[in-house]
Amino acid sequence: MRDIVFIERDPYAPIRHCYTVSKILYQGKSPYQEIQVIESPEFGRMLILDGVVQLDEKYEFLYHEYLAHVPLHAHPNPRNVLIIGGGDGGTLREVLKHDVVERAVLVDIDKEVIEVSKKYLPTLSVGFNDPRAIVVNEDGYRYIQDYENEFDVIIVDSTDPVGFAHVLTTEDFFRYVYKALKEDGIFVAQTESIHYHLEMVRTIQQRLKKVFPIVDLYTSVIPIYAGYWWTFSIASKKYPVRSPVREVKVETKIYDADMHEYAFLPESFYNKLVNGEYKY
Ligand code: AG3
Repeated sequence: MRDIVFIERDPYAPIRHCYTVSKILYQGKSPYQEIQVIESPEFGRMLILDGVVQLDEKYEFLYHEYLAHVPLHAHPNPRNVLIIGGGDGGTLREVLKHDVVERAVLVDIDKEVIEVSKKYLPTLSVGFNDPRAIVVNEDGYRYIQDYENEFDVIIVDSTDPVGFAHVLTTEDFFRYVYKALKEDGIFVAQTESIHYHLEMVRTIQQRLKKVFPIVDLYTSVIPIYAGYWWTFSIASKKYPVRSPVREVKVETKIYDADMHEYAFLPESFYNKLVNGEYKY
């Protein structure tokens, strides 16, 4: 018998990943995107949006732990957290591991991603049952404009910044984020890979630098995202971000105080990357 395979349709990467499928668990179309959940013998269940794999059960911690725990440990008292996107719940699950978090608002434009995750991705969507979680189905770009001095940490857990997620990397958006953060707030966003999306990483970093006094970049290697060497752009109003300022008490697979520091690039290479000296 021939294998059934899923071939990824990634708009940016010059490579196509292809996965053996043991089962198709869900296929549907929301007003915003095509949603699929497949089961793969190697990676477990996988969430696919508009043909691009967003996560797999086996390696998702490499993304969600870094996205949530780096900003939350760089902040001394992150009580009020906003997640934009993240409808699968993975980032919310990690954020809620912090006892200091009193409220985590998740704003995802697509309600159907949340419903699908609750049904087919229980290990990711656990956080939706936590009383501290507040779910809003709105456009994050719109939502944030109504807030001022409100959040300690804001996290963007979006799809690739093409299509409707594109607005989440504009300078306008970063200015709204700045305003919505408290005077010592921290912002972080997933910002694609160094290898295949270098220009995008650079542009986002430069835009953030126009708005925030402290801007940096950290990375994690994610085997299912084309480009692998994945970046997270972090911006802070007051605190340096390269080391945790609180004891790491959360239970994780990879994140700890040493990995926090190790995730940041040496300053010399970081500068070359952002100023354009490093290229392919
Ligand atoms: N969102 C980012 C997925 C990026 C994948 N991109 C790609 N392979 N080109 C993940 C959402 C998980 N909560």
